[in-house]
Formats: sequence, structure tokens, C-alpha cells
Amino acid sequence: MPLCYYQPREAAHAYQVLGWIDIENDQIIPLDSSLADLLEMRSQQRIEQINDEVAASSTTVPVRDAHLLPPVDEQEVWAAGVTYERSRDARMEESRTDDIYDRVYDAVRPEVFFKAPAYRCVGPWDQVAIRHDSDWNVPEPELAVIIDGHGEVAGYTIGNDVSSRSIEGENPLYLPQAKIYTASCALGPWLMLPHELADPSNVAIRMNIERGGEVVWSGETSTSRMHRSVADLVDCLFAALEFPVGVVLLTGTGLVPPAEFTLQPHDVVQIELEGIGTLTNHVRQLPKRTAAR
Ligand code: DO4
Ligand code: MG
Repeated sequence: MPLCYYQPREAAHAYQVLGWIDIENDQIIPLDSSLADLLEMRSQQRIEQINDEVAASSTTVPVRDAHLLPPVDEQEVWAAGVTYERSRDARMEESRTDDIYDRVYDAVRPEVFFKAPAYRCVGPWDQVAIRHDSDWNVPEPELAVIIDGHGEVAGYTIGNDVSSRSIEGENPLYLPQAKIYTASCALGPWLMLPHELADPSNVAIRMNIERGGEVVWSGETSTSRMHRSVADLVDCLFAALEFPVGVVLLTGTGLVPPAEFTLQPHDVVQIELEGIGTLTNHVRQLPKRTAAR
């Protein structure tokens, strides 16, 4: 059964609760621990803690009365890039410095970059955003791995690494601006525990993009086409960083729409990862902002 963060729909104040979803009965069992608490533990202790809290819980919340939130609290989200051939080809197509992508694809050291703190992530059915100063924007459907403070995989969810191809394509030094902005990272709908996903290296990934009720692009790939292993990416992330309350790692995209495609406001992006679920988000455009001085 997956874990989720939710907010009771009728709650007078915004607060989030970690819950264990009983999918068969459409109920959420609230837990006392936070995800950060659980990710500080080693896996055996974490499983025992979840089981104890489920057994001790005396209330349940119908799933329809819960607003699902991104399944993170204090974690940072990091991302790997150019881990699929399709991503390498797309970067080479958009960039004037195409050989750097070819070199990183085959290099021992992967591309790993910071994507978002937890508070900037959006959850299922929330709006992801495209920048007002970018005219070429895409969703990136990715397997997201939740790693505990000891470097062990603690779960899986779905990530959308929404990106500006025009900004990154102009100059690779603009990568943070292409990747990190308000609502550029969606996570959800929940977190599957490791034993619930039969084979993370063979997960079908499907994406549909709808506009005005019609599918304007769809594609399918599989994590079996990933050029690197999750274990190698985790090792790289932990090589010189500590994450006491855990971390989320997006593992790269293998689906990139053709060059003429760009996201538009009101598009609906639906990402399905077999064995995990479906993450659906609407698209909005960020307004131009100026710093208040
Ligand atoms: O180099 C750009 C990042 C590519 C990326 O985010 C991906 O391959 O998923
Ligand atoms: Mg990506």
C-alpha cells in the first residue's frame, strides 16, 4: 500500500498529514510520523514503524475527502539528465553546443542537478507552470526515487521535470533557469514502498498531453531504456552530500515531444508509470514578475 501526504478537504486550516492508502477500500489511514521521521530510519525500522502506526490508528479518511499533496515534506528534489538516448538526441537538437550532451551520455559521471525544495513542488491535479519568458516548454515524465538518509531506496513516485528547451538550448549555463522556477516540479500521486514495485528497471512510462479535450501528443517508453542504473545515480548524488531526512531523485526523461511541440496554458499532462499510478497536472503560464524593492 502506498504512502501519501494529504490535506482533509474540509479542514479549516491548511495542514498536511502522512497517510497509508488502503486502495481496495478507498480509505486513508493517518500516521503519526512525518516522511522526514521515517526517512531518518533504516528500512527495517521504517517498515515496522509504519505497520505499528497503521495497527494503532483508530480513524480512516475516505480518499474522496482528501486532497492529495506531493509526497514530500523536508526533502530536496534532485534530478539526473541525459540518461536516455532520446533525451541526449533532444538536447543535441536544441543546443548550439551539442557535443556536451553526447559526452555526458557516455561519461562515468552522470549529469545530476538540483531541481526543487519540497515546498516548491506541486502535487496531483495541481498546476505545473511554464515561464513567461520561454517559448519552448515541455513536460518530462520521470521515475522519481525516494532515498532515505542512509542512501537506501525507500520508495518510488512519479515526477514531472517541466523544463524550458529554449532557455537551456540558448546556453547550457542557463540550465538552472530552464529547470528551477515556481511549479516546475510535480510529484505524486503517492509513494510506493520498494517491495511494491516489482522491477524498477522495467517500468512502462506513458504520457498524454491534452489540449481542449483532445490528445495533442502521446508517447511511451520504459525505464529499461535508461542508460544508467538507479544505484549508480544514487551513489553519485551521495558522493559528496548528506541528506539526513532523505531526498528525491528524478531519473531522467525518455520521452520528449518533437521539436515543433511546446506546452500551452490549460494543457493537461497525464503521466502513467505502470505499477505506481498516474500523475495529472494542468498547465499555467507564470506572470512576469519584478523584484519588489
Ligand atoms: O541537460 C539537461 C537535462 C536533461 C533532463 O532533465 C533529462 O534528461 O531528463
Ligand atoms: Mg529531466
